[in-house]
Amino acid sequence: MKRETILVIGANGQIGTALLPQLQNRYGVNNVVAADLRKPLTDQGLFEVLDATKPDALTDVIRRHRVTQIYHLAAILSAKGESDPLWAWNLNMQTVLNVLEVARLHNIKKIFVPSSIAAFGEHAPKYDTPQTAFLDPATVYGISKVAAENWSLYYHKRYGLDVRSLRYPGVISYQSMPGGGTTDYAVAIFHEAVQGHSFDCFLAEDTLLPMIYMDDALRATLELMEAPESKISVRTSYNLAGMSFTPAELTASIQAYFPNFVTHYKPDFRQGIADSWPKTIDDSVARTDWGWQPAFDLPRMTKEMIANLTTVYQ
Ligand code: NAD
Ligand code: AKB
Repeated sequence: MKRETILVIGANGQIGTALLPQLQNRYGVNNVVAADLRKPLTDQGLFEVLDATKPDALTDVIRRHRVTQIYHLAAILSAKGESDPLWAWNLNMQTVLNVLEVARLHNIKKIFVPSSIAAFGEHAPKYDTPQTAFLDPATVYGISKVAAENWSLYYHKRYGLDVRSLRYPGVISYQSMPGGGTTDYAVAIFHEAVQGHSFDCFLAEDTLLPMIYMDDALRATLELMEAPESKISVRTSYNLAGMSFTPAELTASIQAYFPNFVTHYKPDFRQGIADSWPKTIDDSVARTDWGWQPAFDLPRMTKEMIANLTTVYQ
């Protein structure tokens, strides 16, 4: 088999932190290059300080390491993006366009550019949101995701670039804290619960949102990236579902382990973002094309999160 060298941009983030060890296991530690704005606190293998808004710096890393695949994870997420919309737009778009263009110029074999449920807005059905629903997102983050999906399709059709993508739901993990999204509450709640604290939730108790456990999100990513090209019919981004739950349902699930755990509901501006998103996702195209099947439901995810975070806080 020909040797692959994988570049992960935005590797210090929530998904990169968990994805990196899996890529290192698959391809070898010396064939995975992590890149981000700053060095991580702990050494995790090959690392490059990289600002992906700078095409020359990106080109330099790709040339020096003879990169063959790119996972582009750098982005400003939904809630953080609303604090400075033009900054978020510029960063999200410049990095995606640099990755696509540099990948084209350097014959990169495969590129992963994730999208989000944030691509959907007011005119998409809220339940079982279909793959081809209308996309009129309410946040600058969502607008940048829709644009990135269309640019990915364009680079595939015009230049034959093998760009692949998933519309991740809110990703729940114990490995690191999320980076400024609307679904972050579903991670923060576990950290408070295992420490014996109550939790102030920034969403209302009945806010139903699509979520996915990190193990499922990573398996979906690797299954998509390893699927034969003939199986990939969607070049914008695949709908992906794990589970859907409300803050009240998540609280009840945690109370099975910590009966005295309490959540106080204090909705803020993120409620409006959550209300603009789907509640459940139809991911049947991913299931049909490359066999996607989630493994984690709410009880299983809760059990794993509490077991792993209990070890962290011991
Ligand atoms: P994150 O915010 O945790 O991490 C993003 C990383 O990108 C950070 O480490 C940051 O330092 C880095 N970064 C920012 N600007 C950069 C630049 N100019 N150059 C290089 N690195 C830069 O994000 P995440 O949760 O890991 O998400 C990864 C991808 O998945 C993003 O595209 C995000 O939109 C998408 N996504 C995530 C979720 C989720 O719930 N985590 C859901 C849907 C989609
Ligand atoms: C966010 O809440 O912004 C992210 C996402 C669903 O894209 N977690």
